[in-house]
Amino acid sequence: MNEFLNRLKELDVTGKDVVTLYNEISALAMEQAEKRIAPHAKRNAYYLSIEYLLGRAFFNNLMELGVLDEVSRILSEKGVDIRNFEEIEDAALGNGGLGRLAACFLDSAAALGLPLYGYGIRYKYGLFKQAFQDGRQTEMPDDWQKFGDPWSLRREGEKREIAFADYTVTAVPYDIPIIGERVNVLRLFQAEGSPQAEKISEYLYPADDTEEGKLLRLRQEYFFSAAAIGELTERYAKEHGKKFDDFGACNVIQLNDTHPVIAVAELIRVLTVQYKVSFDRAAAIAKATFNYTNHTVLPEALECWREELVRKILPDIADILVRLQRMQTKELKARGCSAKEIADMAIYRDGIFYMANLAVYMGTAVNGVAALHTEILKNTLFATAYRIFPEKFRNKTNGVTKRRWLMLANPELSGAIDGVIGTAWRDPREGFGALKEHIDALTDDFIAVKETKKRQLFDYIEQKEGVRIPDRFLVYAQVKRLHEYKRQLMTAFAVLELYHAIKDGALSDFHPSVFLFGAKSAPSYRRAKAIIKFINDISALVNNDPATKDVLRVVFVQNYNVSYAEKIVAGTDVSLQVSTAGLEASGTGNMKFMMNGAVTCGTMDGANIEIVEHAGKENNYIFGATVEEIDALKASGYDPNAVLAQNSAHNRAVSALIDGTFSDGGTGEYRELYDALTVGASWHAPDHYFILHDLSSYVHALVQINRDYGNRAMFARKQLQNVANSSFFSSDRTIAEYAADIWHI
Ligand code: 26V
Repeated sequence: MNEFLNRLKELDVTGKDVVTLYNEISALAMEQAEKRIAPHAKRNAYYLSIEYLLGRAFFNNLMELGVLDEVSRILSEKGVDIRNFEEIEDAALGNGGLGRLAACFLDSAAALGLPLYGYGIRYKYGLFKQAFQDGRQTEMPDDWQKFGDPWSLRREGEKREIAFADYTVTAVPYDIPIIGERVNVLRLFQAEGSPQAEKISEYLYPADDTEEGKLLRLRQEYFFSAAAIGELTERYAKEHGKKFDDFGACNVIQLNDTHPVIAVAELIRVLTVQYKVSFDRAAAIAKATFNYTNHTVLPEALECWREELVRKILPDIADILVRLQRMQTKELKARGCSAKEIADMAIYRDGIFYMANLAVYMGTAVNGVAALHTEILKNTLFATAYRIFPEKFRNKTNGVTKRRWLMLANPELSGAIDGVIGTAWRDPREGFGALKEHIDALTDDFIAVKETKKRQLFDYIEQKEGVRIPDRFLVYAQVKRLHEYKRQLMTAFAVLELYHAIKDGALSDFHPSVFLFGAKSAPSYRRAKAIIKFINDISALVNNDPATKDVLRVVFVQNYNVSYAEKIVAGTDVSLQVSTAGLEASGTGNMKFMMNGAVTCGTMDGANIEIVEHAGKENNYIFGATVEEIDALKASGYDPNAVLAQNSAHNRAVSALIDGTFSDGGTGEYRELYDALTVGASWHAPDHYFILHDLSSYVHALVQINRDYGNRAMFARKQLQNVANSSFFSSDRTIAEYAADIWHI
């Protein structure tokens, strides 16, 4: 690295703008990283994912190369503030937790020295950029390459052709080094060759409400899956010959959700067509190679494809899928399964291919992403498969990389931890559980750090949103994809109730607080967009009311992304994780907040359950119905209108949707939100997500937190208990488990 630092010292910065400097310094660092890219191991693991949400590479890579502080010092001697590079925005080639998890996993594998390679798509445009106009979400294309792309290496010599029935496209690899103890590679494929080819890697999640959109989505999934399979089989044949007996011993593939599951059929196609392996052998090889992670139980998010669609562009794949169904039926019959059981597990039924069922049947291991989620997979979504193949199922509770989410996002807290337990905890194989013995010694420092991170966050928000949050406000935050099951709408009602109570003088001792929201809504998701507008309306009301503005603020930040998240998790006191029990597979934001010393105010859902197991129920705020209670409510007939009739505070808050308090500009969106709660919508029962059921315990929890915060030292100790017990939620732990139990690398 001395070479790099020497060249940096020689770098002439005069007259160069931030983008130029960014590219020049990144290129220098990239040379070092490239030299260190590790050769493949004997056995390697591959992660196939339609999303990677990497966040900013610059600071992270300099940190991983061990030169961040030195670079910062050298630049400042030249009169350049390293923070200027924050202007360079991050590439958002993902949408939410699924993509960010993939990025954390790659980071952890590199840190642990494990050979894990990522495969995905190099989208020209990432997730849209969001801005608000009159409180509504607007979307602009995210042209992330406009600053250049110094962290990718185009591998011209390794491109390959991907054939569809109607045309062929070229998959050109771009390698992004993932730096750690070992330097691995994330390989993203760009589609080239013709304008129609280029469409395939143009957008992340193109609208799929038309036939054409669905086809494009299928092409994307096949495109990168086939490019990956093409590489792996070609490399194997070169090194081991064409019999493929040991393919599964040399390669293990992790399917990140259902999007890349088509790779299973592609491997069989390549082996049978190109290498003349028999179908049964090829299927056996595939079974030894693939594993599947499920990330959601929402039926609308489980990939299934109409046969006619697949047949139109991938006829061989359609044939293989049908054949796999036959193979499975035969096996299940031999095992004595009933017609119902066979139908439950169908890969192909009534002209539809079910990719999750394919993944479960063909995968060696099937895992959920938190303990509760895995239980739900076993007892509900994949109950039949679990009865027949119990040995496949296992849990791998998610984690987040402490390097980005603690060391980089919060150097102040990291330094305070060093001061108490030394620096060994920074090693990927170590944790910081030793902090538990030093909570009291760290309390004052922690409070000071939190104040600092809050001020930094408020400065950033002021710069981005143009609103100043007064110092010493208690910070509650809910940042995540916008979806009804995550219940941002419930938080909106709770805030309105607090507002009403403060105005009525019923909450005179309320500690001044801000509610932060950050979320993007899918462009075509009408109700989610209405929720954004509703919260922005509440924000305008509350922030401008002289009677409340000194004690309550609401800020919905625009264009929430990884870089924003790094600031928000560090500056927050209370992490809001309030999904309907049973619906949030895990959550990973909850872990980032915990690591930075926020208490969780949440439901018994996803990884929240394990968070409170580790950090103690007494140090967190759990409310609302459990999965069992939700099931019982569904069985007994839940009536949200009865809740509204009995609770005037709830009724007042919910009525704000329709009583003229706010205007939806004549679109009828607010009426639709109201009706979804009281009458039902989209074939769902009224209040499908049990917002009104949980609202009252939610408001109580928020008020309790506010009271407890009055004793700052006591509250800080709760927060520190969360930090001290968060080592389990490091993705280093998660990846070590995948490596030991599933990948055997
Ligand atoms: C996608 C869609 C698309 C269609 C509309 C409804 C819908 C709902 C959810 C999804 C996302 C599915 C996959 C996903 O992102 N799951 C998230 O994975 C995280 C990492 O395991 C986990 O922490 C989150 O709980 C889970 O929601």
